[in-house]
Amino acid sequence: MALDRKPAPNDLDAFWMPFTANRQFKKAPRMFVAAKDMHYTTADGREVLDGTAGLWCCNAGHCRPKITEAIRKQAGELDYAPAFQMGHPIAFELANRLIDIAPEGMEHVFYTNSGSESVETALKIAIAYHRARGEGQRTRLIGRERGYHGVNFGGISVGGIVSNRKHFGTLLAGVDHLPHTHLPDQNAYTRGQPEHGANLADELERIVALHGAETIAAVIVEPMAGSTGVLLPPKGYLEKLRAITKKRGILLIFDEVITGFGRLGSAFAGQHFGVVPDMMTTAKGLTNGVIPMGAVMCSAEVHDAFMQGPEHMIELFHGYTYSGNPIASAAGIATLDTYKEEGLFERAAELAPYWEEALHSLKGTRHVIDIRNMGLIGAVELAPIAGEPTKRAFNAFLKAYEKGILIRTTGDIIAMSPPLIIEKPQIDQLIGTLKEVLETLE
Ligand code: PXG
Repeated sequence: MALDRKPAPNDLDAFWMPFTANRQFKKAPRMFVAAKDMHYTTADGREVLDGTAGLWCCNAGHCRPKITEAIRKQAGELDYAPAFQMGHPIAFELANRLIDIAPEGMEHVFYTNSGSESVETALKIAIAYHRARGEGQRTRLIGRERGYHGVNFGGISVGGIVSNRKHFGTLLAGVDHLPHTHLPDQNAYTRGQPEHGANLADELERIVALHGAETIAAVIVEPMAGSTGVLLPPKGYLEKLRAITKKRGILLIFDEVITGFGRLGSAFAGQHFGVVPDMMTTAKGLTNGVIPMGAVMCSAEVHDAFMQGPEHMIELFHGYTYSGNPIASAAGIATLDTYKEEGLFERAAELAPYWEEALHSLKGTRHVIDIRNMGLIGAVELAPIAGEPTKRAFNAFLKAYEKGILIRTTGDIIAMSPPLIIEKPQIDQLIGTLKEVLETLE
């Protein structure tokens, strides 16, 4: 029989936390109660340096005045407007602002509320696009091993992180995967893009031969795989994917949820690598992580394929109650203003060599077996404890938090992605503290 128990004040039991070791957390909670610029404040009053921009999203740092003010103002002016068959000006303004900074060729914006929803949206648009053009048999989706495309069914189907997939049944049918591009034997300790592995893009030709190009709707990849532990595209790899997809009439989707908004020193990875996809998924840095919002951007060709039939008819049967929400749109505009006024994308590019140098100074530190970097992203891979994968990195995370730095771990990989406002002494603090942590870790 269920106990008739009312939660006590500060009872942690009710909230089932996402992607969290709930039992461990609730025994020794780690709570943030405030944030400003590069720092969080913990419930016990300590300052913690944010080495991860929250979850790769607070690219401009925390509680930035322009963004906070825009949200306040919008909440008092137009809190909500119906997203279907009605509009409000700022959602249109933000779309134009996004197209301004997007790679040449991206011309339309579809709003969502998260990276996961952006992925579902892009996959659905891809399939519906081919159907609208009379190629309704193009329904297959190709992802990549170790890819992360959020947690909804489409995203985990094209995704390639085993633990995110294996608990959840049969997933979407008609999905295949490219091999991942992680070649530690050949590419360990590479700075920036690795030399080896462009040929892995040719596997797409093998998949095409297996299924027939005429059955494939889209290929989706992260231009740089973040969540799986920072796997960089080998030199020439993305160019090859672009060439093959183009030749075969397959749409190429870049999942830029992490790489978007300055992380690599350009607005988007598309510009950084000089490869433009047919669609891009974004979220996170779009509103500096402050209000949930995502956006899918696509080419005129994709969009225009839908603009046919009677004009009173809905062209795409898809959308969310909160697509282009006024407060999220206001936060988005203020975020783009902040990035621009403070030159944060350029700042990330300028800081990248210093970041690279600091990160690679960890070579030779206890447990470290590989280091990878690009823009303001870095990964330090640790040798796992025999028989206990992920534990060493998780212990490093706990110890780092005690010592005043926030890092992320995935498997036995430590990933860092600080806000783009980080100062050089703060990079030194982050890397110096991590070194101490690793040297004293079992
Ligand atoms: N695509 C990519 C490439 C992502 O990195 C998503 C989609 C899903 O976004 P939402 O907003 O639905 O969470 C992501 C999210 C980490 C970490 O520590 C990464 C993400 C989220 C949380 C933690 O690596 N990526």
